[in-house]
Amino acid sequence: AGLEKTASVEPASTALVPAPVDIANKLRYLFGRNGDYTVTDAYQGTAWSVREKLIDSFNKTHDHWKEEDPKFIYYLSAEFLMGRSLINTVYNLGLDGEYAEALNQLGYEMEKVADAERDAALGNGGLGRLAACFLDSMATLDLPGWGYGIRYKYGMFKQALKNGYQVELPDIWLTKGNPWELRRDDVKFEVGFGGRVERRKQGNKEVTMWTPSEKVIAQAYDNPIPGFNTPTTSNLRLWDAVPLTEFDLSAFNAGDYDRAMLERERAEGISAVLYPNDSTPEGKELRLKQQYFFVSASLQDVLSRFKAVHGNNFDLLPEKACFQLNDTHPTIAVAELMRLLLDVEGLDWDQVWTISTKCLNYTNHTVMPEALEKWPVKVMAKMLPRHMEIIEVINEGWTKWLAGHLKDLAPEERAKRIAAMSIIHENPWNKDEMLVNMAYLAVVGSSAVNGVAAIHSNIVKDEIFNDFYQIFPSKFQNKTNGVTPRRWLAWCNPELASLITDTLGTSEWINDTEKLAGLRAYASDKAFQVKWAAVKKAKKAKLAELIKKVHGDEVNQDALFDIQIKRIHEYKRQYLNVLSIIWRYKQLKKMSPEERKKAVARVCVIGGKAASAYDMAKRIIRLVTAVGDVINKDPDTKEYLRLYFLPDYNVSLAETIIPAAELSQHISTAGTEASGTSNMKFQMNGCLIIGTWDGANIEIAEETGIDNVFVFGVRAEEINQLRKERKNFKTDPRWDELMRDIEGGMFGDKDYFKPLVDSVNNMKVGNDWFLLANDFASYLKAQEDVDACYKDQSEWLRRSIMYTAGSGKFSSDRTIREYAEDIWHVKPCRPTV
Ligand code: GPU
Repeated sequence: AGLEKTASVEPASTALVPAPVDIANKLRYLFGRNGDYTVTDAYQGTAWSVREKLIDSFNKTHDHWKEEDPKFIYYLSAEFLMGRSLINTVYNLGLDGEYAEALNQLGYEMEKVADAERDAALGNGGLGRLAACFLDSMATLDLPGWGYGIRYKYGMFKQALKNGYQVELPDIWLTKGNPWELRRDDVKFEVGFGGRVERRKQGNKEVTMWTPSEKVIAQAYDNPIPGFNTPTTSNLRLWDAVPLTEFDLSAFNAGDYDRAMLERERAEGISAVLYPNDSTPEGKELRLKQQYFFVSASLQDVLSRFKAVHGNNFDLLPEKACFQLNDTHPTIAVAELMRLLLDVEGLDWDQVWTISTKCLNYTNHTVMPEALEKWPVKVMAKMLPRHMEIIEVINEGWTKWLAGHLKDLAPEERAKRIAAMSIIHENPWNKDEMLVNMAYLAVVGSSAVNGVAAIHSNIVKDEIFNDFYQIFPSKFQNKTNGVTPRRWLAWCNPELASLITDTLGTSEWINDTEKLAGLRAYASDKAFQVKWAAVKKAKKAKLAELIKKVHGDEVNQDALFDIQIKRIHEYKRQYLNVLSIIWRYKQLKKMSPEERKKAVARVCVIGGKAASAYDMAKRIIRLVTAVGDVINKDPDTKEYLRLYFLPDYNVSLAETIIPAAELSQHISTAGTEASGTSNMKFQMNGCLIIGTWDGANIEIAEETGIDNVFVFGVRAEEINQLRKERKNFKTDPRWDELMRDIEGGMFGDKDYFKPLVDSVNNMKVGNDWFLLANDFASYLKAQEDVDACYKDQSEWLRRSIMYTAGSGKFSSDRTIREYAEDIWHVKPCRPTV
C-alpha cells in the first residue's frame, strides 16, 4: 500500500509568501545563492517566483476548461517568436507593483533585471511574432486555445558584425534553464518516419499498416500564456524530439560507443535548429521532418484528449477542435489527420474527409510564388510513404470531382484547368520531378482560407488561388493582422501609456483599443502636444544610449529618428532606403555651412537579419555599414546625417527602438508585402510612416488619414505591366549618378557591391525585379515632404497623435475576435476567480 496512492495533501500557494522572501528563497534553494546577488541572479529569482503564480493561474484555467469542455482552437505554427516573458507576465498578471517593490528592496530596478532575460527567438520574423501576438489575444479574450510548435534548442541565430559583414552565431538560449516552461513527463508521443505500408485483411475489412523504419519521441513542454486583465492563462505546447531509448545498449556493450550515441543525435537533430529563412522555403528534408514531427505529435495529443472525454464519437470532433495552419508549414496535417482517423481509429474515407476538412483552416502569408512550399514526391514518399498515398488519393478524388464540376468546358480547356489545380504536379523547372504543392493541399483540405491584409486577401483570391476561388468563393476570407497592444504599447512604452490613460481618464484602451480614437480630440492641443513630445524625447534618449553602447557615437537627439527594421529582403527594399541616404549625404556635402543649418538633421537606423544563405541580402547589410562608415565620420555632415546598422534585431531590441521612432519605413514593392506588422507597432507608438501602397500600410493610412502618411510609388495593379516594360524604362539621372558612385568605390568594396548594382541596373542580370528605379523619384519626393513636415513640429506632433489615435483597428484582439467568429466558431470560456 502507500506506494500506489499518495495521501491527499493540498499544497499551499506560494502567493502567500511575500515576494522579496520568495525571490530570496528561490535563489537559495534553486541556485544555492545567499546574498551578493548579480543582476542575473535577481532575474532568475524573480522569474522562478513569478512562474509559480503563473502556474496557479494556468491550473485554474485548465481545470475550468476541463470541466466545461468548450470547443478549442489549436494554432499550429512552426514559429513562435515570443521574446522575453518577465515583464509581460508580471504586467499581464497585475503583479508589476508587487515585484517592482520587491526588487527595490533587494536593491534592483525591474527594468534592468528584465534586461537580463534572453529572448525566446523561436521564429524568423513577422509570421512567428504574429503567432505570439495571437496567443496573447486568445488568452486575453478568454478563448480556449493553445499554440502548438517546436521547442527548438537553437532559435534564430544571433547576428554580429565583423568588419561590417554579417556573421551568424548560434542562439544557445536554454543554457541557464527556462523558468517559463514546464516539462510534461507524462505527455509524449511516438512519431515515425520512412519504412513501408502494407495492407492486411482484418475480418472482412482491409486495414492499412504503416511500419516506420525510424521512430522518435515527441516530449511536451508547456509554456503558460497569461491573458491581461482576466484570470485566463492558456498554453503554448512545444515538442522536443528525444530518442526512443536513451541509447543502443547492444552497441554500447559491444564497445561501439559512437554507434550507441547515433540514435540520440539523429532524434535530437529534429528539434535542434530553427531554419533561418523568412518567407522562402528551404527544401531540406530535415525541414519536412520537423513539420511532420510537430504536426503528428500535436494531432495525436488532441485526439487522445478528445477520446478521453468523447470516446470514439469522432463526428463530434469538429465541434470540439479546430486547427489553424500558420502558412503551409503545418500542412502535412491534412494527411496526418486523415491517417490517424483512417488507419489508427479505423473510420472510413468519406467520414474522415468530412471531419478533417471541417477541422482545418489555412492562412496564407505570402504572395511570392517561389515562397509556396512544394515537396518532391520522391522525398515525401520516402519519408512519409503512407501520407504520400493519402495525398494521392485526395488528389484523385479532387481531380475527378473537378472533371465533373468543369464538365461544360471544352475538353482541352478542362484538362488545362485540372492540371493547373492538381495538388501533385510537374516541377516547371525540371520535367522529371513531380511535386506536392502544399498550398493547394491546404486549400483543398480545409474549410477556410485567409490572407492577412485586405489587399493581400484580394491577391490571394484574384491571383495565387484564383482557380480555387472561382470554384469555392465562400472559402476565402480576409483577416487583417494585428499586434498586441500590451507588449507593443502599454508595456514597452509605459510613459506614453500613462499619458494616454491620464488623458482619456481610463486605461480601458489596453483591452479596447478603439478607445484610442479619443486622442483625436487632443491632436492639435498645444499643451498636450508638449507632453506627447516629451515622451518621444525620453524614448529617443534611450535609443541614443543604445547607439552609443553599440557604435560608441553620440547622436544629435533633436534629429529626426528614421527607422527601418525588418528582415533583409530584396522585396522590402532596404537598398532603396540606402540610396536615398546617399543622395541626402551628397546634397548636404554640396551645401554651404549656412545652408546646412537649415536642413532637417536625421539619424537613420537600419536593422534586420539576412538568411544565412541569402547572398544579396548580406551584400545589402554591408552596403549599409559601408555607407555609415563614410558619412558618420564626415566632419562636414555628421551633425546632420548619420546611418547606423543595429545588429541582432530581435523582439526586445524592437521594444526599445519602436517607441523612439519618429519616422518608419515600409517601402516594399507594391503587392509584395502580405501585411507587415511592425508598421502597426510604429503606428501605435505615434511614429509617422513613409510607405508604399502595400500590405497593411493601406489600411493604416485609411485609419490615420491618408494625408498624414507619406505614400509614394507605383500601385500593385501596375506592377505586371511595368515589369514587362522595364527594358525601356529611363532611369532618373540622380539614380545613374548613385550607381556610378557605388560602382566607382565611393564606399569601398567595389567588387562586393558590383552584384548589387547589377541586380537593379543591368537588364541582363537582375532586371530590377522589385522596381527600385521606378519608385526612386517619387520616394525622394516623399522624403522631401517628410523634411518639410518635420520643420513644422506642431504639424508633425498632430500627425503623430493621429497615428496612435487611429491604431485601434490593429490590435490583435480585433483580429482574433474575427477569426473566432468567422472561422473557428470558438467562444470565450473564462474561469471564475
Ligand atoms: N511572413 Br510565408 C513571414 O514572416 N515569414 C514567412 O515565412 C512568411 C510570411 C510574413 C509576411 O512577410 C508579412 O508581410 C506578414 O505581416 C507576416 O508574415 C504575418 O502575416
